[in-house]
Amino acid sequence: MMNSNLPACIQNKSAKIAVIGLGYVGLPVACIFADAGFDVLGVDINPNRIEKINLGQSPIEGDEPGLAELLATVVARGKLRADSDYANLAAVDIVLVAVETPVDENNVPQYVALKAAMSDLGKVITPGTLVVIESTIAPGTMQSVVQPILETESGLKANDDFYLGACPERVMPGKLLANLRRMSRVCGGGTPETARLMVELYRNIVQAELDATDIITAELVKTTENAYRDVQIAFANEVAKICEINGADVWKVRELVNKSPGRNMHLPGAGVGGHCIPKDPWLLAYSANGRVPLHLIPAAREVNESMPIHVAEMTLHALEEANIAPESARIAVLGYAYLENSDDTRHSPTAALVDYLQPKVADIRIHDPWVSPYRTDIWTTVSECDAVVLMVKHDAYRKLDFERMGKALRTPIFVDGRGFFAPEAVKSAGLRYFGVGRG
Ligand code: SAJ
Repeated sequence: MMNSNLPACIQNKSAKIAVIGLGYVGLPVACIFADAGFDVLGVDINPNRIEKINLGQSPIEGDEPGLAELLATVVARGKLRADSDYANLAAVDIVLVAVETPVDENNVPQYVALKAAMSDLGKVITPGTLVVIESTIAPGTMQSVVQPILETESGLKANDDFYLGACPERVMPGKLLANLRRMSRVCGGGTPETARLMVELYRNIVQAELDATDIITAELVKTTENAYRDVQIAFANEVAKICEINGADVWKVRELVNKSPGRNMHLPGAGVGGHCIPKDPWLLAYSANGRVPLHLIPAAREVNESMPIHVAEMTLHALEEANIAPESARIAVLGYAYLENSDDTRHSPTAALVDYLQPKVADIRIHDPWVSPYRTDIWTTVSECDAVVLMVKHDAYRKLDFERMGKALRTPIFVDGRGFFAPEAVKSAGLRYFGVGRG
């Protein structure tokens, strides 16, 4: 049993908390613990982000209900400040880690940020500190990467001199604060005592179930739940392609399939983006370590990565049908973020579509109401184009004026990559309609 008064400090909120990595995960976490009454120190390597946060301004530009206000409030109250100097961490009791954990072109986890953060933290950590990894990591990474670095750098022993656990995040852009408050969490502790301590800590911000368990289970649960989503989306995308060649409508098929018990067919579409779903299945696969032959997980990745190309080919086919030579065609693309109403462009399906089409057509113009280089006037973007391709279901596109679009276009072609519009609404305005999952 660790000799520490940390349980009491969590109880009376005198525990000092640090959050390393102030991105889409770390920043809302820092704000919500500060709002709960804890003194929070945010740590990040990006000086602009630090400066903005200390001015009470949110560096996240997407539509994030409540985040900018909460940040301004807790900074003004002196409950949250940001810094890049790790020396300050010697004085904190709890360290939450939310740095990025990408994979490389061979789908191998790259823990550059995580290793650097653990190495710097290890140099200053004091006995009795609780370290919690919120980043999504391959199962086994706590044991093979995080713990050894912390122990080597600090000379302390995990579970004896300091607490170590994993509590994978479950947030998504557009719902950061809501997800943090309302989504259940898995508290994987290096010991049952640590898991209980983590439950006590997260009880301060989470109004949902908190499941105490061990570290490997927590690592597996997170990577599995995202791999599950990826496999379900891939299945829907494969069915969409089957519906196209059978002249059917996948959205109708899905509606009726989901009426049968136990079915929850996901949404087919123009691709799977973001920092989580395209990557986390590979983290799970990595932990199979070649000892388990994998079929479903890699296949699902392949199907979902094929969707932006599928939409690009659908667009080229539409041009051909309209006797428009692709090399002279101008294409307008609506949406660059990976998710509706977000400014997050990580692993954007539109980037893959543009890369594929660029060498084949004369010009591509991109519009996105949330992503700064593409925040242009939509009618200037589509004017004199030969096709409009919808890639993201931003609310800003919900009421598109197809009559006006028909007049603005050189060739009236509309490709719906997300099943966002009823084909009739597009066709009745005189446009040629093409859509994922609709033959
Ligand atoms: N997508 C589809 N069809 C669907 C659902 C999504 O094509 O049925 C596409 C979206 O357009 C997007 C991508 O997949 O490009 C990812 O969308 P998402 O809704 O999964 O959003 P993320 O990646 O921000 O959030 C996911 C969520 N995970 C699960 O729902 C299991 C979120 O709860 C996690 O917190 C987040 O990953 C994460 O951080 O891991």
